[in-house]
Amino acid sequence: MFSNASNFVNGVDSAFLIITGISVFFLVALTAAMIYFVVKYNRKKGKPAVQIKDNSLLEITWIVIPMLLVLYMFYIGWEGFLPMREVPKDAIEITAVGSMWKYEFIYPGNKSSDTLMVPLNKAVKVNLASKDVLHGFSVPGFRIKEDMVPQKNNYSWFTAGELGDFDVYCTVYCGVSHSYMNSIIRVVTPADYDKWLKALPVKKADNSLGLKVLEKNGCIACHTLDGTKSVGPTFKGLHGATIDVTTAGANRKLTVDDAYLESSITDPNKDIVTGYPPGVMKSYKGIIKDKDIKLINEYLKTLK
Ligand code: HEC
Ligand SMILES: [Cu+2]
Repeated sequence: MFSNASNFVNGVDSAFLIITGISVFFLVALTAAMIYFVVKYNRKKGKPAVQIKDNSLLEITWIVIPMLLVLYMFYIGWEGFLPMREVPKDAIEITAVGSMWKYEFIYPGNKSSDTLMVPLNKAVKVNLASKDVLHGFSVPGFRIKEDMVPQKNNYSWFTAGELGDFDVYCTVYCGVSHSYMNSIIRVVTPADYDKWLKALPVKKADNSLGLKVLEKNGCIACHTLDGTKSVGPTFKGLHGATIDVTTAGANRKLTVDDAYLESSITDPNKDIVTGYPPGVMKSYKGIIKDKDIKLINEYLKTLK
């Protein structure tokens, strides 16, 4: 409780303590009053019950006091929450990308790492993105927690005030290995941060655009990228491979090149891969642009 780990810790902790305090006070007070009344007003022989009607002062008291308390609890929560959405202008921007089941942190200059390195005492804005499903970005030590929503730009920010490692958890159930989706925020001195960032290699040119086309068009539902057989043949090692196909009823061998890949996508039933049924894959002619077919080809070449 209470630390300088981030600029939000003290505000969140005091709101938490105050609300817990109020709750505990009422739990004890109400339970004690209840027990006292049960003993004092239990049914006694030969004593007629007394009916009590209206007591305006009492009623106003028990409406006004709890209302003020509840409004106060709302206020301290609100007051603590607002600054979390107001990022200082000079904040460093880092993007956190969640995917099943890991985090990737992307720094200025297109560098990336799987732990989030941040400098001490500097405001850091973390843009939150998701590649697939809903994920969470929760840093209990910093008292921050935000969702990473696909197709939406969310963010979080903090200023770390203590050196050390802090856990990051995915707090949204995102599939089988959800419980393994965690990472670390490592707070280092600004000098160490600069040195580390400088040494971090720039991310390789993005050849995964083709992968996006495959994902967007649902090809991955029938074709795997890792060598396993699925409804259709795997894409791994396909480019340049020699395969058996049936063309117009006749078996033949061919070497997979760009032209074959293109005709497999636009006219999949022309050459049927031996061992697979015809008619399962529909033609993507006119659905996938030539430009995107090129991207697919470029990507498949990298799948050795
Ligand atoms: C409904 C399942 C299904 C979907 C979806 C599907 N395919 Fe296929 N695909 C197959 C099957 C089955 C074969 C093997 C039979 C054949 O050659 O037509 C095949 C064959 C292929 C081949 C030839 C593979 C080889 O080993 O020679 C390529 C390339 C290919 N598909 C690309 C794609 C692309 C790109 C997409 C997405 C735009 C896609 N497929 C979507 C089922 C599918
Ligand atoms: Cu997740």
